This record gives sequence, C-alpha cells and structure tokens, in this order.
Amino acid sequence: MRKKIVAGNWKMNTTPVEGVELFKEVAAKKGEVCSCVNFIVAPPYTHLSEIVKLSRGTGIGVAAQDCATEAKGAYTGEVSAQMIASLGVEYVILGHSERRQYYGETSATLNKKMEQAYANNLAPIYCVGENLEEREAGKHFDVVRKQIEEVVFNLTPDQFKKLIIAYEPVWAIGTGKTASAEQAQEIHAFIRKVLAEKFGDAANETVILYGGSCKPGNAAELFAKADVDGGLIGGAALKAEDFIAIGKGFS
Ligand code: 3PY
Repeated sequence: MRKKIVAGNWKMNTTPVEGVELFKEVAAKKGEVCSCVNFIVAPPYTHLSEIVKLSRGTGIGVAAQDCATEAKGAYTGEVSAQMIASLGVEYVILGHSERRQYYGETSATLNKKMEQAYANNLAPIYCVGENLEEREAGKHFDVVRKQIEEVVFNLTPDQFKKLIIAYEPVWAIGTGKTASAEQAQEIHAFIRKVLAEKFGDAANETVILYGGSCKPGNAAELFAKADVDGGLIGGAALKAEDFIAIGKGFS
C-alpha cells in the first residue's frame, strides 16, 4: 500500500504570524480526516523554524519550497539544504513549474539541488509537468519523460525510495483549470511506467501526487484513481478548511 499524501504549497503567501495561525488551524482540524492521510505543509523559508516546532507531535510533515544548488558560500539570497535540514524539515519541493518558468531552472540545476537534498537527508518532492502548448501539441508524455530521465534516472535505488513525484500540468496551475481525473490517471500511470524502466518494482511504491487547481470539489474524483496517491495543493492550501476538506477526498 502506498502512502496517501496531501501536501500544501503555500508559495510566497502569508506572513510568519499568519502562517503560524494557518498551521494551528490545520493541526486542529486534522483529526477530522482519516489517520491514513499524511499531511505536509511547505511554508516560506522565513516560517520554517517556527512551524517545525509547532509540528512536533501533530504528525504533519514540513517541507521547504526549494533549496540552493550549492552547499555553502558566496551565493547571496540562497538557502542551503543543510540550513533547511538543520531546522528539522524533512522534505523539499524541487522543480516546481514556477521555478522552472520564472527562475530558469533546468535539469542541470535540479540535479545539483537533488544532490544537496539527499546529502542532507531531505526527501525531494520532484515536480514534473507540461505547459499548455506542449499538451495541445500532444507532447506531454515526451516532456514528462525527459524531466524524469534527466533527473530521476541519476538517483541510486536507495535515493529513489525516498522520492515523491508531483505531476503538475502547468496549464492547470493558478488558472482554475484542472486535469480531468482520467487525464491525471493516464499520465500518472505513464510516470510510473517510466520510473519502472529504471527502478523496476520499486516504482510501485513511489507516491505520485497530482497538483494543479486540486480543490475540495475535485479531490475525491482525482484520488479515486489507481495511480493518484494524493495532491500537491496550491491556493486551496491557504485555507485550513479547504486543505482539510481535500484530505477528506480519500475515502
Ligand atoms: C497549484 O496547484 O497551484 C500548485 O502549483 C501546487 O504546487
């Protein structure tokens, strides 16, 4: 049985005070959801220390939204995987489409970030997904395969066991559009097949999350699909009520 995960990507939202409030609300409501669902929150860097402390004993995991390519040194503005891990953070989101699109992250960048994450014992949540043009041209399978082959295929079998994948069609992020449950299942199954080409049966254990306007109204339908193991949630993760309602999407 694969883990069921609902992860909230807060992006660049909330002040530290607001973030603490949001976390407390999520923690207070978590009992309404099956204990089989694992919640993770990914607040901005500035909130991590406080939220890790609050998370102790709640069963809610904490992720950073990114990490630096380098271990340390003269890289103004960057935050290393070691700094993040030293706070007690367990996960790091890597390769989110916003990082790829606005900050020019490539597979070369992401290979370095992966290396830093693993060296510091952070479990990566690696995001893949095509944009609208690629989907309309029928290239989505090729795009996703490339994002996996160029990065995930460099992992050792042991590293691979810790990896979580998030499929996020770029055309469904912040647009209100969602992939249909059938479209999500089709590509999640494809991702698992590609992973199996390199890692064999271990791919059956990989958690593959769906991201892209996942909300209370569509979570149950998406999570009912065989290869959809949960969600990486954007806007709806900023309201405790909605985030928790998404967790209830697991029947
Ligand atoms: C979204 O659903 O908007 C996301 O980008 C989640 O990471």
